[in-house]
Amino acid sequence: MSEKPQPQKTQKTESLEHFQVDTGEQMTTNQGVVVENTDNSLKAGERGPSLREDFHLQEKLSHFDRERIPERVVHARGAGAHGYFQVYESLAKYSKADFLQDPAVQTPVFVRFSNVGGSRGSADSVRDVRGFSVKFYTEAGNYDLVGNNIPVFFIQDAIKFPDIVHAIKPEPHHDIPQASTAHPSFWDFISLVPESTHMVMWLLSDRALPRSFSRMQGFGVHTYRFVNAEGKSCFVKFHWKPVLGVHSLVFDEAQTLAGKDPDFHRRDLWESIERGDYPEFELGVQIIAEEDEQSFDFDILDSTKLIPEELVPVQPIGKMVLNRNPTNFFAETEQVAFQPSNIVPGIDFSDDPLLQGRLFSYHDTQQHRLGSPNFANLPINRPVCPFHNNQQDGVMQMEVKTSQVNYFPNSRSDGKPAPSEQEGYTHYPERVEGHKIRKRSPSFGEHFSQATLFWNSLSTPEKAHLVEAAHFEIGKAEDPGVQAKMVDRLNYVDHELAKLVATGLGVAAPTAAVTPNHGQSSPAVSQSSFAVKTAKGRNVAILAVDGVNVDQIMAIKQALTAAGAQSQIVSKFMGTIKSSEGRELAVDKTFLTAASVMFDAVYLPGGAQSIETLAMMGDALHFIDEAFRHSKAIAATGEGVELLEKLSLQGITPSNASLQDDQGIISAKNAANLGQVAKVFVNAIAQHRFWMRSRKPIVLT
Ligand code: HDE
Repeated sequence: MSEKPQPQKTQKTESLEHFQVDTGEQMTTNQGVVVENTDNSLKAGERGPSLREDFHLQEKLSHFDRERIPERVVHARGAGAHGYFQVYESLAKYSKADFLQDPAVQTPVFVRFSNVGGSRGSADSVRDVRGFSVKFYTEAGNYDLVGNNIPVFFIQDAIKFPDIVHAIKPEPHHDIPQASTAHPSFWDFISLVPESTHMVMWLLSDRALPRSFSRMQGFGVHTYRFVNAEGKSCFVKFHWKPVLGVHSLVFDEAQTLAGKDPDFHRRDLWESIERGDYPEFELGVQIIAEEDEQSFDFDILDSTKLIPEELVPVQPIGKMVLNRNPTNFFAETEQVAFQPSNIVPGIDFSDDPLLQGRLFSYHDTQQHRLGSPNFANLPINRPVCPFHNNQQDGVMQMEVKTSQVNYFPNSRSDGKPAPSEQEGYTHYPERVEGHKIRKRSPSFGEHFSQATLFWNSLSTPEKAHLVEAAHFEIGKAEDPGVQAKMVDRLNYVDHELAKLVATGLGVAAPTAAVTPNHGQSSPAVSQSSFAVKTAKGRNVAILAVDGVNVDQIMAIKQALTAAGAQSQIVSKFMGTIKSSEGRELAVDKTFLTAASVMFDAVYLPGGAQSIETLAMMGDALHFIDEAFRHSKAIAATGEGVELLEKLSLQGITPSNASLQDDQGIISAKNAANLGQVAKVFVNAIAQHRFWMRSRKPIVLT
C-alpha cells in the first residue's frame, strides 16, 4: 500500500473554481438587486392578498419550481468523488493515450459510483449491480470509462436494453417494488432470456451487496482496443481492483441498513475522504493480441463473457486515488455526463454490439437530462485541455464566442480552428465486410459454461449466500411456472444448485443434470481471492454506559486507531458517560441512532455497573446478537465477558482467555494483557466475517 497521497490542486479544481459563485454578504435577486426581506411576500396590508408585482417572490418560487432535472433512467442513485490517476510506467508499447505515458503525471478524475435499478432517493445497500464510472480529464481530451462492479452483462445486444430495464424497474401498474429485482416481471424476463444466466449468477452473489464503494471491483465489461503510435492495435479489458480488497454485506444486514441508514455507501465514501482515508483502486488490463481474437471458446465481443484471469492475467498499470469530495452534489455528481463515446487517441471501440449501442445512448440521454447540447460546457464536464470548434448557440450557451467566423473552411481566420491529420483522433482502420442482417453471431450462442465456472469458483459461504438469494429473489417471482423455468435454467449451470434452489422455492427438482458440470473454476472470480485482510477503515462499536472501565476502552481504542480503524461509543443517551474511575467520556451514538449493521465489529468493555445496565437493555442485547448473527468480530474484556456468557451465542461460551478463538469471539475476563487482546481483536476485524458461526439453514453437499 502506498503512502497517503496529499490532495492535489489539479487543473480540474481550478476550472471548477472559475465557475463557483461568490457566497457574498448581501442577498440579491438574480439581477443583482439587493433584497430587503426574504421571509414575507409583498401584501396589500398585513392580512391582505399578495401582490403580482412581487418580483422577488416570483423569481424565488419559479426558480425553485425548476430545480429538478430528470433523474437518470438507470443508475439514478449515485455518489461522486474527485481524485487523480497515475500510470506506473509508460504504456507506449500498447497505447499512445496521452495519460498512459508519463508516471510523473497525475491526471484529474471524477468518479461516480451508482446503483442501477432504484430511483434517486432509493437506499444504497439494496441487492443490485453497482456502476463504476470514471471521467479522466486528460490533456488530449476527456476519456470516460463507464463500467460496473460485475464483469459481464445481462444481454448481448443493446437493442434489448429497454426490455431488461423495463423488467427490472418497478412494475408499470403500481410502481412496485422500488430498487429491487425481486418481482414477477424481472424473473419472467430472465426465465425467457438464457443469455442473462451468467450475469444473474453474479447478481445473486455477494458482489451485489458491497460493503462500501471503496471495497468493490470495477470492470470495463466490454472488450476495447488499444492503439499505439505505430498504429498497431490489441484488444484490452479494463479492471479496477480496490486496495482495501473486496468485501460485502450480508443480505439481512443490507436489508436492515436500507431502513437504518439508506445513505450507508455515500456516507462511507464521503466520510473516508473527509478523514483522509482516500479510496484507492489499481487499474489493470488484460491484453489480447489482435491475432488471438478467435482463440477462446467464447467470443471476446460477447459482453456476457469474461476472460478468465487464469487465461489472460490482469497487468496492473496504474493507480487511482479519490481524495476530494464534491463541493456541490447537483453541480458535480448529478450533472456529470458520462459517455462511453468520450474517447481519446490510443483507445478505440470494439465491435461488441452492446458497446456500439451505448455509443449512441449516453449522448442522447445527456441531451435529454441536461436539456441542451451545451451540457459539455458545464464545469464538471468541460475538458481541461483547450477546445475549439464552430458549434454555436443553443439553449443555455454559456460561452461568449468572440470569433466572427464560425464555419470551415474559411479564409477569414486563417482556416482555424482546423482539424489535424497528425494529432486528430483516427478510428482504427479495422477491415469490415458483411451483409446487412438482424442476426446474432453463432459465436454468441453458448450461455451456461461461464455461469458454471462462476459457481464452481465460489467458496462455500459464497455458494450458500447465492442459494439463499435465489430463494428470496425467485421466491418473489410469484408465478410457479416462472420459478420452475428458473430451476430448469439453473440445472444447465449445475445440478446441485438447481436442486438446492428448487427446495427453497417448493418446486419439483430436476431429476438429472442436463450436462455434466465441466468442473473448471477461475479462483479470481471468487471475491474471497481479493479479501485483503486489513482493519483499515473499519468501524467498531464500543457498548458502554455509566460505570465502564476507562482503561480498557482506551487501550482498545488506541489499538484500533493505530490499525486505521474507527471506533464509536454507543450508549443509552447522548452527552457523556462517567467511567468507574469518575472520568467523563463523550458518547458518539445511542442505541436509537445507531445499529450493529452500521459497524464491522463490537467491543464490550468491562466495568460492573456498565455491564449490569447493558444486561437489562434489550437494545444492547439485540445489538450484540445481531452482530454475532452477521458473523462479525466481537471482543469483551473484564465483566463484559460475563454478559457474553449469559447471551450464550449459539452455544459459544466465551472462556476466560479465549484469545485465539477462530469463531471471532475474543474474550479476556481478567483483562491483564489488554495489548494482546487488542492485537487479536484487530486481526479478527481484518478477517471481516466468521462464516462458520452464521446461522445458515442451507447445507451444501
Ligand atoms: Fe449504461 N446507461 N447502458 N451500462 N450505465 C446509463 O446514461 C445503456 C451498460 C452504466 O454515473 C444511462 O447518463 C445502454 C453496461 C453506468 O452517470 C443510459 C446499455 C454498463 C451508468 C445508459 C447500457 C453500463 C450508466 C442512463 C446497453 C457497464 C451511470 C443515464 C447497451 C459496462 C453513469 C446516463 C453515471 C448509465 C444506457 C449497458 C454502465 C440510459 C443503452 C454494459 C455506470 O444512457
